[in-house]
Parts: sequence; structure tokens; C-alpha cells
Amino acid sequence: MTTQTTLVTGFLGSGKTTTLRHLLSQKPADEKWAILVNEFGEIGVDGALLADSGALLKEIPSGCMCCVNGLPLQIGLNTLLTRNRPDRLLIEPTGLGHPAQILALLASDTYHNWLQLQATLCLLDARQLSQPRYRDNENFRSQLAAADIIVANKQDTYACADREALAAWWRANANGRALFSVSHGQLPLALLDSPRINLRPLSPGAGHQHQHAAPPAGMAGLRLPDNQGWRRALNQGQGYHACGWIFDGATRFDTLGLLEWVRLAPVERIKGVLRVSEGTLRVNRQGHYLHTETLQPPPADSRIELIHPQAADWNHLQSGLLKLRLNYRTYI
Ligand SMILES: Nc1nc2c(ncn2[C@@H]2O[C@H](COP(=O)(O)OP(=O)(O)O)[C@@H](O)[C@H]2O)c(=O)[nH]1
Ligand SMILES: [Mg+2]
Repeated sequence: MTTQTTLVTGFLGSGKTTTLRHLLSQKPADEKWAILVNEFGEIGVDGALLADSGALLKEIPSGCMCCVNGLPLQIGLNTLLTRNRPDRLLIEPTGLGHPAQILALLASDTYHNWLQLQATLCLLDARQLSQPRYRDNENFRSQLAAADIIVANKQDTYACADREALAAWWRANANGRALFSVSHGQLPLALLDSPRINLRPLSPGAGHQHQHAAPPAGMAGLRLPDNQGWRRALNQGQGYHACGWIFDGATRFDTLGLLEWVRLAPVERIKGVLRVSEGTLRVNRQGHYLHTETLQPPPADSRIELIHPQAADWNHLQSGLLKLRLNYRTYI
């Protein structure tokens, strides 16, 4: 039995995790699915967002999957495939990465007997086509170029100009591929069995040369807040900076204060899963659009990550966040 494998790409905030959640909601009860997530930041929020999805979850924090260059990615992949032998594997790489190397790895002889690589989906927020900051971004472009199927997500938010920009982009870039227009990643399950069509080898290209901060000593350590009950982690590369915090399971936050902090933080992207009095608060902000949700049970710990094209005043943001702990006085 080979594992049906789908790579779900798309730029920062385009809706990859949302799409995975929707696909997972359609998982036949008798099938075993696995998800492999690689995030730009160190903290690993997508894993927490997908934790209750009924699939095996493997997280590879820190990075650009293309440069995870092998080892953490291959170990994660090998463990999933050989030990768990899932029927289906969905892979969400960071939105700040080039898919060429992961595609080459998945299509390589090594995995020939283990997985069947299906069509790569690339999510596109068509509103970004008219913004040079995205449109001219090497990763944004290469993700779209490498895909077999393009999914214009967030349809509900498009203005006429966005639809026109999408139509114009599609006239120049269709290359025999299929285009789906959806909201909230609501794709049919059958799409995952579409074959690849884009078989030409891809190279990361000149724009791919970049540097990563030195890998943190022991990624697993980030799961454990220090003896103050929290810690923070920074990452940078691909023209973006990330700062994330993780808090122990005992820490609870003031819900309204936290929502205000998330709304006002001067950064492009925020995602978090935090413990509040009501249980779990999920926050997910892309630009000015903020999605929140409260649910039960409370999370095992609290984690939140901010991503921005420049380094923000992380210390200032941090002191605001620390003040929102309901029980913070016990730490000072
Ligand atoms: N309005 C709207 N928001 C969406 C849609 N799809 C995703 N979102 C929101 O966009 C943000 C980023 O989504 P996410 O799936 O985390 O993006 P990722 O970074 O690509 O994994 C979240 O706040 C989602 O709730 C959509 O179709 N319409
Ligand atoms: Mg995601």
C-alpha cells in the first residue's frame, strides 16, 4: 500500500491550514491520515490548530522546508510512512518557502514504494496579485509556478478588481492547469486524487539564495517553557521576521485584553492557540482580517506567533502580552 500524498502550498496566510482542516473534516472514518507541517516560526501554532483533526500530526518547526534540506524533514517523513503507514498524507510547507526541493524529494526513488505523489495544490489569495510586495515575491511566484492545481481561496473577500486581476493572471499562467475558486478552503475530497501534470524539474532559482538564523539548540526544547512559565523564540529569513511565545499549561490569559492585543499588534500575520477562562482561544490574523474561536477543552499549553516583513518591537509587544496573564503576579 502506498500513501496518497498531497502538497498544499500557498503564501503566508493564503488558507493552507484552513484547507487542511476542511479536507480532514471529510476523512472517511476507516482511513488513516497524516499531516506534516513545516512552519516558518519556531513555536509551531499550526500543529495546535490541527491537533483535534483526527489525523496523525508531525511538525517540523523552524523554517523553510526547502532548506530543511533533508534531515528533519526526511526523518519526519520516514517515520510517518514506515511506522504509521497512513492511507493519505497532506503536507503543509511554510508559506515562505520554495516547493522545488520538497517536490523533488517526494518524487525521488527513495519514496517510490512508499508514496504516490498527487497533484500539488497552491492556494492563492487573489487580492495579493495587485500588490507588488506579494506578486513580485520569489516564493509567491515559485509556489504558483510549481502547482498542478491553483485554488483561488478567500473568494468571499474579493472585490471586482481582484476577480479581474485573477482572470488576467490566469490568462497568462494557466498552462493547462485547473483553477478552483473557493472560500475557506472548501475543496472536494476527490481533488486529492488528481494526478500531477507539472512534471518538469524545478530549480529553486537565483532568488532562492538566502540565509537562515542558526537553528535553535534543540527544537524540542521549545515545547518546554522555562521555569518562569514561558519563553520566546525568534526566526528570520525569506524577507520575514517571526517572534513567538510559548507558555505553560497553567497560564491563562485575559480574553478581551488578548483580543485587543492581537487586533492592534503592528504586524502582518498572527496566529495563536491560548488558554483563557473559557477554554481555548484560537486567533488567526492576516493583515486586518482577524478570525477568532473559543472552544473546549483548554489547550495543553499556550502559543502565539507574529510574522512581519520587518523586525517589530518584540520587547514592547512581549511586555503587553505578559501583562495579560491572569495569574502573572505569581511569577514576579
Ligand atoms: N474571509 C476568509 N478568510 C479565510 C478564508 N480562508 C482562510 N481564511 C482566514 O485567513 C487566515 C489565514 O488562514 P490559514 O489557513 O491559517 O492560512 P495559512 O497561513 O496559509 O495556513 C485565517 O484567519 C483564516 O480564518 C476564506 O476563504 N475567507
Ligand atoms: Mg498554516
